[in-house]
Amino acid sequence: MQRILIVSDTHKRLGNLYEALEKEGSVDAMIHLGDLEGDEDIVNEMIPGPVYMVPGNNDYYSQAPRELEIQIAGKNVLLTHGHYYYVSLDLQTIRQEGIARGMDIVMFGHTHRPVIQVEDEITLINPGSISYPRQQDGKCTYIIMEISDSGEFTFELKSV
Ligand SMILES: [Mn+2]
Repeated sequence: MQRILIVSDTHKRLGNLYEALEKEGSVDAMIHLGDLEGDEDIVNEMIPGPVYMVPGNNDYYSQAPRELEIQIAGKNVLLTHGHYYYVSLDLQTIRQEGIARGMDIVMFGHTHRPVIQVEDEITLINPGSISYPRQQDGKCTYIIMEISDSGEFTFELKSV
């Protein structure tokens, strides 16, 4: 089994992310979906395993590519901050983009509001913000993605 921690929009405040990592124990990889505001190097070193990150609309000086397409257990996964697809309005544009590009899963941030939308065609994932949540319950959220040995994906929304 593989466990991946998905997080976004830390905006220079990493305390809750450290707490989440401590709580979760070892994870195999971490995905950060942008708006780190200069903490890229620190986040890169937070776990021994791979860290995938994309810049957000507040990461002006980042040299990283603006999106990443990666493969996880045979699935095509698009990592993007989401602001190019107007995700604050609705999820239609990003959903269509993901389908058009042959993605199985699209992960994004930007809205500071968590989403786990699993459909036959595509899965949309937003871990919310672990530092500055904007959804009703005000919880500082992240997502743990588990991939079983038989290749089954599950997503669990968690909070610190
Ligand atoms: Mn943000």
